[in-house]
Amino acid sequence: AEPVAGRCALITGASSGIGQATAERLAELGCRLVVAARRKDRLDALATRLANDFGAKVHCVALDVTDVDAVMSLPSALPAEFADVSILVNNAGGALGTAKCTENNMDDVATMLDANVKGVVACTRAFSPGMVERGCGHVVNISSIAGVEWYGGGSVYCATKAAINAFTYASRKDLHDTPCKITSVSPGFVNTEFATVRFKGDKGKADNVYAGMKYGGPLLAEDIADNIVYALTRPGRVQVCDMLVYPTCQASARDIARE
Ligand code: 8X3
Repeated sequence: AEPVAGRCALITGASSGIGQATAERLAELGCRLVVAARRKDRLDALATRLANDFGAKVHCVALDVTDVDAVMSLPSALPAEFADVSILVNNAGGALGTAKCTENNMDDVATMLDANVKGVVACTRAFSPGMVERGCGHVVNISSIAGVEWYGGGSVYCATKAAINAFTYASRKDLHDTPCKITSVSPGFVNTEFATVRFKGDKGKADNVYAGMKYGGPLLAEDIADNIVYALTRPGRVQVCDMLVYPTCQASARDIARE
């Protein structure tokens, strides 16, 4: 494995779930971290913890990835110690609602398109030039099984993740004549705030998503962080393109073995 120690990693959506778990793993491995999310108080608490536990250097940024101006001005706004971002984990995003295409809430549609697609494109636009210039870079996009399995009630969420898959594959063609890599990680059910956000705080509905899942239950955020670390620590010649990861009891977005 190639060490990531000493590299600077920027993680969006780092205040919870997969983003936070990835920040923890990369701090443990000796990265300098830029953690970005809308919830700055959570980032501050995370940064304190990572400094105490691992002696990590962490810079917190209150960022909404849908704010393109804020994203585009971020590289030059970072303190010098964090200016050489060579790992970008595009994790911010999510699903809102389970409406049919006949009933889509257009505010939810706009939010999903803005965060899941425009946000990833903007962060990649902002940070990939520096990676190419410095000859060192890896972009990891968090996609979903929803990017390859398009289920009813998820038309727009699925469309955003299919878009991210296309963006990742096309971007690889733009980058293949550079040392920079791009990877997508596509998880099935992961027990994070994902379902609570999708169901707009309805804990009962959210808990139902993961209820009774057999053989160890849903994936945990740390499982996906582990996959991300795997992709990031391959030798320079190895580019992991795409990782599709299910819980053991899951075979599609709708095939889930439950007690
Ligand atoms: C999360 C997985 O199946 O809820 O991206 O879309 S699913």
